[in-house]
Amino acid sequence: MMTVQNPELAQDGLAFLDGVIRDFLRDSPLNRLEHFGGEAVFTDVQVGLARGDDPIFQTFRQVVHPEHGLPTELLASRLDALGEREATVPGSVAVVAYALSMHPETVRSNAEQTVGPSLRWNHSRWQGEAFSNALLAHLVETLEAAGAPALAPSLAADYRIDREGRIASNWSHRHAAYAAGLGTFSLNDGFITPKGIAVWFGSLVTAAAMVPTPRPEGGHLANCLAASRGTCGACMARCPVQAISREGHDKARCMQEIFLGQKPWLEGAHGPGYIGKYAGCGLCMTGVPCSMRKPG
Ligand code: B12
Repeated sequence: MMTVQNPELAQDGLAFLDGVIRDFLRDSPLNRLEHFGGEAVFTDVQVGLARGDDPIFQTFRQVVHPEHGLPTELLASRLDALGEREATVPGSVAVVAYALSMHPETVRSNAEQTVGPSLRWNHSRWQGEAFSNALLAHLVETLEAAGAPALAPSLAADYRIDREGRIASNWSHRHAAYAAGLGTFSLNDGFITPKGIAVWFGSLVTAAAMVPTPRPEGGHLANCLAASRGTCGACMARCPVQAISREGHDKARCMQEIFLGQKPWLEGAHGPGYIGKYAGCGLCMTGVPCSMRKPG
């Protein structure tokens, strides 16, 4: 039977994971923006932990997707694959979530834009996703080498994103981040951490008992001044297609603009060198008070 052998992981899972992620941020070539002087895509990380058997994961089947993954079930499938099913004991499953901060210069360059993303945001969005996927695989490998079976649901074969009807995935990194105490949602649906909304998320499940991170007081919208106090609302004016109002975020309209409206950026009409399947936008996450801190 696999048991956690690494003393640092056994003693303080949060510190262990924070260290592994910071080393990867420093060392991975994927965290370098080749066309922007080799600067980092991400400059910082925040890590949070939740218990895998926290009942909040059941509620995500209502508020996210009817087939949203349950950490204990997901891990059971990994343990089966390893022939380690008997290793699961209640309370020994943890969900790890992280938020990677975009480079301040990337945030600044996007804040100057009004129609579509800056070239630097576009590169950071796509290279950032590649980096985060590599980081998830590295974390799974590191945890398993330390004796803790692990699985990254967004890298699994059955991960899916529904874009018809209800737009949602069957594993939401931001909901995992909420469960793991990293912050709250906002009027524009983005997720505001103590270090702001201009962040990229990742999350995974592992068989290790870890102390959960407390969630912020005040519910799932507390960090957003517009959603919790009826003030601010700066992100509404930032949206190039008015997809954000006091009523919230129109995902279909947002998606239409991101996938189709901003195509000219990809086709080079506004300058050469854009990358990826779509431009990336992120205007509602830059040029706003919550870009790089929790406002209020
Ligand atoms: C599908 C998708 C989209 C869709 C829909 C976005 C959406 N808001 O759901 C479209 C194409 C529009 C989109 C656009 C963008 N996306 Co996108 N997208 C995703 C994806 C793949 C799945 C999101 C999902 O499942 N949503 C599910 C629905 C249910 O979420 P929701 O409606 O926002 O959740 C609400 C309810 O749950 C409600 N609620 C009601 N009751 C309760 C009770 C409780 C307890 C809780 C917790 C919540 C709750 O509150 C929430 C907020 O209103 C994730 C990656 C992932 N797997 O997580 C990235 C992700 C959400 N995208 C991201 C980004 C960066 C973007 C863009 C900026 C484009 C870009 N990549 O540059 C824009 C920004 C749009 C925006 N303002 O949200 C980031 C978010 C970063 C952040 N700080 O929040 C993610 C997490 C990718 C990542 N790995 O970091 N995206």
